[in-house]
Amino acid sequence: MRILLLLAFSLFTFNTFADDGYRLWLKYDRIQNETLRKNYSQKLSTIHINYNDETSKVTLLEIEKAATGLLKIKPQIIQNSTQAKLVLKLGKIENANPEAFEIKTLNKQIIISGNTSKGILYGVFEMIRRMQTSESLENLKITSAPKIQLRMLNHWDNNNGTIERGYAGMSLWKWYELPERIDTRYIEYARANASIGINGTVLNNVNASARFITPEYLGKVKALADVFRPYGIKVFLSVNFASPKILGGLKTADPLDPEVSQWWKNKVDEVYKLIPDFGGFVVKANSEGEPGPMDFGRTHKDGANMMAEALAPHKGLIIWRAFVYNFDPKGDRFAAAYNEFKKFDGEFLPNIIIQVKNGPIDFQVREPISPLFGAMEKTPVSMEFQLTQEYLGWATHWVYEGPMFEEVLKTDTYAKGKGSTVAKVIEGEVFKYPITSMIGVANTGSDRNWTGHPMAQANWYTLGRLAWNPEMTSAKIADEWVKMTFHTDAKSTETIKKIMLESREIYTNYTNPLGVHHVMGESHHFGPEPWVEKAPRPDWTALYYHKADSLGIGFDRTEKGSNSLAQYHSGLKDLYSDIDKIQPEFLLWFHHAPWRMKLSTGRTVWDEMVSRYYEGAKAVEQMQADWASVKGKVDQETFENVEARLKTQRKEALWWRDASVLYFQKFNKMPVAAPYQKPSRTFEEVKQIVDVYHVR
Ligand code: BDP
Repeated sequence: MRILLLLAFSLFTFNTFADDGYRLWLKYDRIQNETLRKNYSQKLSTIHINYNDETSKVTLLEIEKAATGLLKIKPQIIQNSTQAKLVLKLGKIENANPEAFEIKTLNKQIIISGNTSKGILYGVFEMIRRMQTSESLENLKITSAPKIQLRMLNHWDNNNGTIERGYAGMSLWKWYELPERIDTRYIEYARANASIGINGTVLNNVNASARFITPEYLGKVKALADVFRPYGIKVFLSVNFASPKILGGLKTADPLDPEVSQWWKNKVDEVYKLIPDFGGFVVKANSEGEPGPMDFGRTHKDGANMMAEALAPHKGLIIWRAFVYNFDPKGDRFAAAYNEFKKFDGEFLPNIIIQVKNGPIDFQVREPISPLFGAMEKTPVSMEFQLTQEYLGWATHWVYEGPMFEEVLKTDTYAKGKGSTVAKVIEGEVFKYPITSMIGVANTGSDRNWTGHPMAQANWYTLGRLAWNPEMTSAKIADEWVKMTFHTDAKSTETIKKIMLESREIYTNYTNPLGVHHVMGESHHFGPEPWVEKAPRPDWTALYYHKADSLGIGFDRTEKGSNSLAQYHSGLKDLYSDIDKIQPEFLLWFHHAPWRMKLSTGRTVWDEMVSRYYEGAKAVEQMQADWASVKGKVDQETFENVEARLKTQRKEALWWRDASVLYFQKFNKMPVAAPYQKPSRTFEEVKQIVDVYHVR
């Protein structure tokens, strides 16, 4: 009886919980609109293809999958090219970009063509997207080419299966099963990435274990590279700079030591023998305790060039990270990367790209841009965004990152006068970079829905779309994603988009208003801890950044302070230098503002902060109400999942609000002004909450 009951219960659960999020935005559920479905079905009924390689196979499979799902038809492959409704045609197209595609209607046929089979695969995904988003397939005349060459995910995955800053389970890569067993998930991963144009993946953590380049692991990496290749995805590895010592038994890893450079050359040859199209190495050197050339009195330039030389014969790349900051008691961490790299501009070998985090500190919810974006004229710099929500509430806060990425990409560096936006810099337009790249630190894991928070899938999707075209708007991308993911009615689509597009500002308001930054829990980076005054390094405390005292709050980066603002070109610097003119959202990034100073909003600094903390926390209630309105319009399992997470988010937003307000009041002794009411709990009570989350 008990078993029967259990069975009945599980069947029941199975029925109500239909969508577990595994299929991401490639759901391919039957299109409800009959007219559209018939129209598309007719256009996909027969296919002709003029090439045959491993990519053509997965391309056809994808069309078949989409057609059986969306249209409930099985397209027929036919030999006669003039009779086919859909033609996939490999051949020279006008746009010379190897990944470009054209989709054109000619004599009632849809012709998808490209210079390579990979370009055609992207074209096919574009056609599928059009069907998923109810766009017309009539009179098509589309040409599209990626504006960035390397569009990548960086996985911060360790060989023991854990993920640094991962909130969606364990690593996707089952190292212990590889190379023999290929989990089908690797294929789903490749499909998802190809559908948004992602063409590279760095498999392992930047805090790299040297094991990844041992013969044992290289065999496993090769197995993954073989799975990803048909989908146009190249594999990269993060490497440990001290590998010649750790693995090779050498006495040193000094980049100028001939034995060391020979060791790397041999290692690289070994890699390419196994994986001829291997992408290259990512290196985090002399940063947060990782080994690097400075351990031997050398420079980043020496280290990067030595490794680049080993990779050059194979056309491999060195992606050298600019995330370096040594504590300088008189310095400002904001300025560290620029100070370290600007001086070497033009001295790096041509197969090196400097990977720069979007902001000068560390993936905060709002940062001004890293000054390096306008500074490196002769050395390509690339964009590193973080998809995993290390500082954005992990997997319990719904934060759509599109608007944040868009804000960064639209920022004008003024490097070559007005219009030198970050997007144009990383597209290689401003300084004519030969290599261009945009990466996202992945938010994927072994959770069934890949990203923990179901809505965080959108951040992965957005990275791919923006890397293809950094000038796309987040509103457009959100529109696509919602339609592809939810297949819901127009009103619910708008509601979900509204929540998404507001969510980043809401999170900013209840955690980091007016440019407060780096006030999260120490080391685990969750929740508020603005009171952290002691840490293994002063620049890991919160106090270092907010500098609250009885007079005011904020980090003075003007001439009177650290003068880090001088690293920007004048157009951008001017936007931030004047405390009376700066946009309030960036105020405390650059100024130590008096608590009682009046802002353009009509409120004092303190009242404005209070208002944002309270309005931000309250806005989560609005998110909940908006989400409640889509009940029955989206899958029930997803609905309940998001509903539950929003409850937690609401609780944690109040925690952030109360902790921040009560803490900063200790300095300014100012009240919480009406219409807001002071927190009902004491500072001590709020401070206690942190201990629940502490992993230490
Ligand atoms: C910081 C993370 C740390 C990473 C580091 C990096 O806290 O876990 O290793 O970035 O990007 O934000 O190297």
